[in-house]
Amino acid sequence: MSEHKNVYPVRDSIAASAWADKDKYAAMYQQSMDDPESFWAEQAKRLDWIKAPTKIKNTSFARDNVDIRWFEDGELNVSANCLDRHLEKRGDQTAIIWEGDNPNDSKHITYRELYERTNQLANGLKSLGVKKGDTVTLYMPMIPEAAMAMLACARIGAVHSVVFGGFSPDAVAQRVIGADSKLVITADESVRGGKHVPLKENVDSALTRDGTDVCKNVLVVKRTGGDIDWKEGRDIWFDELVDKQSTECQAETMNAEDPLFILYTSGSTGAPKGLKHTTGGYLTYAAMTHQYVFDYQEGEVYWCTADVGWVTGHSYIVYGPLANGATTLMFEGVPSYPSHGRMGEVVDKHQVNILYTAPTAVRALMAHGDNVMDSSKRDSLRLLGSVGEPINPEAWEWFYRVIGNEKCPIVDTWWQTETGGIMIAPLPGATDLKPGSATTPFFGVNPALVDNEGHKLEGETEGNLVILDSWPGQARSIWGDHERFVQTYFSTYDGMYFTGDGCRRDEDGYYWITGRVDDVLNVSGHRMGTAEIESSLVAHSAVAEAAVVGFPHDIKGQGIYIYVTLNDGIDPTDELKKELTQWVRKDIGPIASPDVIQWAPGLPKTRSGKIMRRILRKIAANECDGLGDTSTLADPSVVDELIEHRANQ
Ligand code: 6R9
Repeated sequence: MSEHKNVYPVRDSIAASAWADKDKYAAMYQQSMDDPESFWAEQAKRLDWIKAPTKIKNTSFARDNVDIRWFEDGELNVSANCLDRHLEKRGDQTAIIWEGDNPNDSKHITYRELYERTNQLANGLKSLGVKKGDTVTLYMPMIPEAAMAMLACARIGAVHSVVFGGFSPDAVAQRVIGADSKLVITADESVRGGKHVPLKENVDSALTRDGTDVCKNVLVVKRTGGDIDWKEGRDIWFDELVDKQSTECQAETMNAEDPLFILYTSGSTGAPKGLKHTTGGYLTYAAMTHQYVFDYQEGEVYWCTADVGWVTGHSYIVYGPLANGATTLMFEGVPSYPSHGRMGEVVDKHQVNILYTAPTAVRALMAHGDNVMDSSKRDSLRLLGSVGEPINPEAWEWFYRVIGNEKCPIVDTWWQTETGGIMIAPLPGATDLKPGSATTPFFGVNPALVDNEGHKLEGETEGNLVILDSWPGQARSIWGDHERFVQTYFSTYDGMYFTGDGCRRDEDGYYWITGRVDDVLNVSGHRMGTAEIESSLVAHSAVAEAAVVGFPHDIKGQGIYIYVTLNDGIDPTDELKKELTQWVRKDIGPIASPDVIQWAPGLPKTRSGKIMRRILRKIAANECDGLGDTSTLADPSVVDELIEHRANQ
């Protein structure tokens, strides 16, 4: 990413009322490094504890003993922190503004209503036999019932595992099995951009797979009333179950280190991993980051455009904002429907003050020119945020100028499913902004850059981004596979958490994330392992071998470029390309749709048989002149062949 000259200093008007100005950030950051125990003991007080923690931090990143515990003798309940404690002061305040896919559909849900409905659902779950420690899989549209389901699980101590509604039946099945879920909560259909997605049908299909018979019930929200199959004894209508329950449900007492949720994400190898997040540290961190990074002020309307199927939706639609008593907007649709002006129109309609979105959404709008925002004024906006991938300076400037009317700071927030909350980001009242840089670390976050041998690099430099010590929001393990957790994150560099990202640090100590250094793609802000897509392809009877790489894409950030070697005797036709595209979409989900498929009679391999992805990435990016050393290849001629038949994008 190119260095950008512009600096946007902190605005006086923002600093005057912000939770932190420059001096406060510096002092608090220093304290969080010098004495994490007392820093986080103080921060934990933002939550209501049933039993306040006396043991604050007990963490080890040592390769032979990765063990992470925060507030380990504390007891609390997450849903009580997001609901009950707000009732007295803000029972009638809107907790969730729901904006439907159709611009005529919206509703406001107060904290009291959310509390009552969540309690009813919690009682309903109990009546189905769901107990503390059980897991529940959620496969839901962006409707308030999704937030209720998460909170109801938290209330009774069940562990939720949300599966993004765009994933396939296979992905649902894998996750039901992986988490041993006895219940799936879904809806008849979801509605996005005017199109209906058959969620219930996908669940029905998922639950025919071997091993899914652990799942005893499917709870179905009636969203559209569309036609669905019904399995008596297994399927239950959400409203029928919930309406008859009491609106009071005692919140379960949870230990701070009891699991709150599992969330699957892609890595460089193997099937997606279910990261395990726990209770006390996660909520402390989600709430604190939400308050400081978005400088959330009492009464403001806050909108995060993510889906609850991703970690951003967990921490910054549901848990962080609700723990802080905020008004959080939940949007069912897509930014381009019914027209590209929709995002701005939603901002005006609900007088949104803080808008947190993704670079891919900004670039998609930018492609339509400045007039695309003409249908809205966006005067209510005070702050903008970006997440999911590096934001290129051009998109940053456009976001600032056209969407934010040149008056809203942009917080570019770097973090991961694994980190639970924002790690590197500006604080609006404290940090001068540089377009394209996520700027400086949040309190308690100690980043470093290391070379490939793990040596720390000082000053202005570029390297692999690691975090040197634990922070409360961090994932504790991979569900059911702690060894894989250790291997994936703590074995590359002993004693350090390895993020998988490359990063540059400039002369002011600002961090500039350069993207993944492993085989993980980031397509429109969605993480995908190349290995996952490859294993899907080789499962097709026509395919002998496949290699997947990312290539630069104007809107998506990265596109998916696939090299396929066919089995002997199979014709490389356009029909087959279409079939393979459908195959991957069906197997993983539409977000994994290949952008380009190139037939590859052979793949460039080392003599030991390793595919040289570096070369495939260059060819995909059309940088065929800079292929570097190809002399170690077993058969260098395959490279010329691939270049000659390079697919048009
Ligand atoms: C929150 C989330 C994590 C990966 C991460 C990095 C990329 C996210 C970014 C960013 C540059 C930012 N990423 N935010 N890169 N600047 N502001 O996105 O979690 O889905 O787990 O993805 O996304 O590569 O490692 P997740």
